[in-house]
Amino acid sequence: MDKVIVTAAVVGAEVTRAQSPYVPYMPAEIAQAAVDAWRAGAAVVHLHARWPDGRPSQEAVHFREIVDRIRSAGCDVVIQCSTGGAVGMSVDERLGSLVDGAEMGTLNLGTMNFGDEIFVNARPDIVKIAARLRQKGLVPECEVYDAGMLDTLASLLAKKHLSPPYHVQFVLGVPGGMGASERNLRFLQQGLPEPVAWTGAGVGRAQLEIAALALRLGGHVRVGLEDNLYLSKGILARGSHDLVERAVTMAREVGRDPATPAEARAALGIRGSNQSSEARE
Ligand code: KMH
Ligand code: ZN
Repeated sequence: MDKVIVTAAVVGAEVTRAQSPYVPYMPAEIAQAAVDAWRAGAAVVHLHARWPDGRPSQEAVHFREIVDRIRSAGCDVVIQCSTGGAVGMSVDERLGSLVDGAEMGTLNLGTMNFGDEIFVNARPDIVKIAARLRQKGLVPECEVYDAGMLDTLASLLAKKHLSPPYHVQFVLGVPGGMGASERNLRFLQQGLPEPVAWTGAGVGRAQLEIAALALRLGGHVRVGLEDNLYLSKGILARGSHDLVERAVTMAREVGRDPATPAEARAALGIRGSNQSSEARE
């Protein structure tokens, strides 16, 4: 696919308002951030939720409100809900995000150091989350932070815990995962067990570099405040839409137009959903 699927990760579980006043917390704020990102050219939004005080939430009630508000705004963006949640949450808690209206869910492919904490994804957990995604008819996005996770991907496919359609995202630059470098991104891309669409996501200041590389290597791009708060050194992004706008500009500069949500659905194998048919302005 020549077109680029831009995913906006608008809140995440880790960034706080102490770091940037633009981090959304309330469901209405998160939904607005998603709609703004869509208007800027995002075809997919990756959603987390928060409690009003900013603590990460995987509560269905929060995700339902976010999804409802996005759709009530006439926004047809592809909705991807995090099953990663935050470190320390149980798998059952993390699965609370898979509400009606979700079209994709993340599938984190291994346990790792995550900054100073441990992000636990034991193999039975991965199999359980994969089964829940399949049962709900959601397209998995496999989160790959390290090379061994590609072997886990191959094993899930071989054992039929996972089958197409699915999507892969390489997340580079998490302290504890692979660093954000061209060598690593190329290595991961070459290690995919079968041809599949993939996205590059760089954390922190690596967001720009990984986006540029992914665009060159034929991949898709994720940006947003979950991964990076800054538009440039010392300049905070006013929201994920700023970062989406820049990714769209970068894509056009290399001759790739942003995919619409409908085009992203076709490319990702998402069938039948309750998105609005209204087009982006
Ligand atoms: N918050 C991280 C520990 C996902 O959304 O699936 C996990 C994460 C991945 O953000
Ligand atoms: Zn996430």
